[in-house]
Amino acid sequence: MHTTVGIVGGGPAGLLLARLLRNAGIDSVTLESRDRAYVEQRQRAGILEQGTVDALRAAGAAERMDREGMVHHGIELRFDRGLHRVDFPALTGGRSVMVYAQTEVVKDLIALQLADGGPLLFGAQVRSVEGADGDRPVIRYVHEGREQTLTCDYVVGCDGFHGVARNAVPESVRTTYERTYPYSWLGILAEAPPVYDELIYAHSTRGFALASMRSPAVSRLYLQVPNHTDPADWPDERIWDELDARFAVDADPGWKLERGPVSAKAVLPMRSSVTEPMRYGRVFLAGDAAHIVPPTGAKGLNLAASDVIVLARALIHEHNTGSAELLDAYSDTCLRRVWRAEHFSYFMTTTLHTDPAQSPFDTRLQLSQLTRLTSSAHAAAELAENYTGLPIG
Ligand code: RFL
Ligand code: PHB
Repeated sequence: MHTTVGIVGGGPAGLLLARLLRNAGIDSVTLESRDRAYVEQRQRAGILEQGTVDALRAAGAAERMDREGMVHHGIELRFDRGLHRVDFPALTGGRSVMVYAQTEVVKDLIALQLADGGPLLFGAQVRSVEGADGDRPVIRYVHEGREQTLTCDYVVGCDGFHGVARNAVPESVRTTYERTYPYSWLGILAEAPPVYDELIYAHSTRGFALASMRSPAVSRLYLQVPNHTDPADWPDERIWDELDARFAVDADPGWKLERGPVSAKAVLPMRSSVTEPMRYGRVFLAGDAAHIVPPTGAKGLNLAASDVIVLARALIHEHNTGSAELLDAYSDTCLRRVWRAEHFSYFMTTTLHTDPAQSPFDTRLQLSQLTRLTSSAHAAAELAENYTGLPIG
């Protein structure tokens, strides 16, 4: 089998790329190792930047998002027993974010691709990508128990942090920059209405907590926990009690989360990582395959989207004009935005979490930074611009 663009991985990056190419009349094949139900249920991100929302609309993939998604105009920061709102439109000239779960974005893109797009194969496990520096790179994969090959004009590795496409870039060319963090998140999904209509990020002496949501009836909540925590050590009541304790502030004395049945519970480690370059010959890397961020800045899904927006534009330009100019610029164009988001994610993470080794001096620095963010319009605008998303490309 041959295709113009072979896409490894059917997560948000691979699926959005397939849609953008299909809309421009460029054929592609997407190979996804998992089954459809697994990909559609995997609990992950919840916040779409303005640029991601605009791109889904332009791609014709926003009909349900515009009906069911919730536009948020700010977030609340709780620290030092006080609360402060960051007003996004006022600080950014009108920008905001959309709360619409990654699971839903993925469901919408899969339905569209299966209805009228290029082939999207589930249960197709890619083993290797070969010949990146030649004219016809090859994807080797196993589907329905048979080894198969797909030859391509271009291959795009959208296979996430544990994918194999990255190995197509020789080790002598590739550099990975990484950082790990001394804490993880315990995340739950609960059938309980969110108690507040915006997200709440809390710094507390007991550690970080985040209140997010999936719908007016479903809450998504996170607690900072030590690395290697066993979720079994956290019965539901312990989680609710700890969340209430971390969100408690003097300014809101009667405040309590509404409790409900917990339908998912998992511990997520945190890591920052960037692999450079994001292109070698005819192989391109996009999304988590090239970089990951700790989730505190809500950037991972949005970076995956912005990479493939830049890449689709470059592939379409090459297809229409024969010029590889934008493809040649792909890695540098993406990495500028990636490093900004890496810094923002690191900043949000280290400002809001309690490092087990941190001194009282470090805590005073965090509180001073948080006070600055909520008392200076310049500092708040810096947060708001990064959170709602910087320009793509
Ligand atoms: P994905 O989603 O990991 O998709 C990669 C796909 O490739 C498949 N695959 C293979 N297929 C074929 N052959 C192989 N050899 C393969 N190896 C892997 C996988 O099965 C999978 O389907 O990467 P992609 O598309 O780059 O998307 C990235 C995002 O999923 C990720 O960055 C975000 O979820 C990160 N993230 C968040 N991002 C945000 O922008 N906003 C948020 O609010 C946010 N919250 C989060 C998050 C991530 C979290 N976790 C679980 C790490 C919250 C959490 C809890
Ligand atoms: C989520 O809703 O899952 C979510 C929201 C904001 C974050 C991280 C995760 O920073």
